[in-house]
Amino acid sequence: MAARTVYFCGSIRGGREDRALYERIIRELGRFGTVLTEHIASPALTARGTRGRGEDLGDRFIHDRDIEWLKEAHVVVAEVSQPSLGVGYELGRAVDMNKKILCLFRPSCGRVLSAMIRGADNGRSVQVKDYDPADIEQIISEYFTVTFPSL
Ligand code: 6IA
Repeated sequence: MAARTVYFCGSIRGGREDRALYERIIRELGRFGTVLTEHIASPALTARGTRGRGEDLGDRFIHDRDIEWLKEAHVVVAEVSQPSLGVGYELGRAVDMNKKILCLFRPSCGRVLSAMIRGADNGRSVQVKDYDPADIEQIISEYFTVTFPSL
């Protein structure tokens, strides 16, 4: 069987306040597969652009490449506490591709999650979990070992 691939979604232009948390999530996801989108946690990626290197890829390129990665992914994991148009769009596309999707929401952020994300939970292929940052590693590990051990 091909190695498991994971597409992680997290806010970029929506705001980078949760970047350190994305880093922890990506590290944990890496125990269960290849994360196609490790750059989401990069400190060089800011809401306004890339710092330093001048490595500007162009929005069409980013969009098309991300959609190809999304198609390849066995599972999509999204941190949805920081509202992001890009993450919402990726999730909509992923639902349409019948992907297994895990959305992670932190109630302590003080926001209320969009009904279009919360309401997409079907208890099986699409799941939305409220979590406390202290438990993130355990929630991810349970998803891959208990909820979908076959993934
Ligand atoms: O609307 P947002 O920017 O918050 O959307 C974030 C989501 O879109 C992430 O889950 C990514 O998968 C995808 N995405 C958005 N921008 C990029 C990007 N570079 N590189 C890769 N994936 C992206 C943006 C660079 C730019 C800030 C100069």
